[in-house]
Amino acid sequence: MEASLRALLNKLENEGKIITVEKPASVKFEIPSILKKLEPKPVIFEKIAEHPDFKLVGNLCADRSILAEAINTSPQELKTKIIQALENPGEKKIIEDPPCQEVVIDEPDLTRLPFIWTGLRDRAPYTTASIIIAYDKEYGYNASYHRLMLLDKNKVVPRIVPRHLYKYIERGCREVAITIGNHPAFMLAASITSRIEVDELSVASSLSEIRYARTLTNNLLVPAECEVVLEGYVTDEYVDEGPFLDILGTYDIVRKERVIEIRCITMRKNPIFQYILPAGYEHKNLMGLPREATIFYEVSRVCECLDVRLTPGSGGWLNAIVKIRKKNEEDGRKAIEAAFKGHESLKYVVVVDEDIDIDNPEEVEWAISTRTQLDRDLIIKPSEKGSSLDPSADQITRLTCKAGIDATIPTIIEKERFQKAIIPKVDVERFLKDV
Ligand SMILES: [Mn+2]
Repeated sequence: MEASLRALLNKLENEGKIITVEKPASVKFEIPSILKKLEPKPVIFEKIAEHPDFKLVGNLCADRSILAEAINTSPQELKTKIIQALENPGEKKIIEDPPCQEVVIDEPDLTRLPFIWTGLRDRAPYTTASIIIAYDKEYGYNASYHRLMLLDKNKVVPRIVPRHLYKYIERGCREVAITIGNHPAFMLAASITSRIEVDELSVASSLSEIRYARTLTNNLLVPAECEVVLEGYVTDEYVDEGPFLDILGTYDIVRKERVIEIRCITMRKNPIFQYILPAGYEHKNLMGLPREATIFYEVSRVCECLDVRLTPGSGGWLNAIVKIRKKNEEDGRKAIEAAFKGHESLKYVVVVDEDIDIDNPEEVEWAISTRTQLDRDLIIKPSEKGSSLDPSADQITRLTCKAGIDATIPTIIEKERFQKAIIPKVDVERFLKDV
């Protein structure tokens, strides 16, 4: 069966895994605030105060187990599934008369769509679950996430970092289709930055049964079962974009960005809009998971990598914990270098042994405190290219200082000294109950 957001929402509802908000919630701070409070549970807003024609879903992929279930895998296997999909892209099935074109609006009025006010200092209302699709004759299709600032009835302003879409536009690809309201397979595929010639639409088809259809005005492929499509083109007009609340929970700086003019909106009947809470778990999962996969891939080339986590405290973006099965003294250092290769924005990385739970910050700190001597185990890399989002770095040149800590047990010292002391377990209940 084909994979669509609607089918998934029905399934989650039947399984009691989604919270339904019946009372009208406002696009001004109320929807983000409710989503924040209810994380990581998916939430469906049945009524939006200002936009009675739309429902809205949020936190859809905030819980990794729901994301994994949506693409028929387990949370542990997500990284492998992503790598496999990149290596074996699926075939794009194309259909006629798709659900996403049940309603066609030739004179767009974007102010009627539920753009959201998230942070107090946001310049304008934004949509965050927007995926821009473009086509280049040589590179093929590209699909990537770009937040959109509402500018006018037919104008939005995307934030386009210098990655694939940026290059497509420089090469003259100006026609775009923006899709909102997607199945997690397409969401995940659009979150991956791999080689420029990788077709994210085919990657999505490999992750699940995503079908495609042609847009009405510019002949681009879009997910046939998505909720809303904005068809338009990228202009040479630049305006101030931001400030906007980003993944680190801070405000991204104001930049000049291109305006996109929308000439046609298509959607399903009774459309379900989608919103990704900035700096929320869903945002961190979507940005972080593909990078965990590439870090895992690179570290696996130099030693035995067991797991990788981009930590929630670093926005699921800047800092990583890498778990390895250490065999040689150099493995820890090699893993550090490989991790930086796997994720350009990575700032700090800690490498730990297999007995450490990488989802438990206290255990990671324990490994750092009991297993390292920083004159030996710290690698500092000044003046490297890092994240444009880090307020402590130069956000224009992206120059930053990176560091890695090898918190694995040194092979030259007897291992027993470093092992967790074990207190034998007893049945505590037996001592608490009155017998
Ligand atoms: Mn791409």
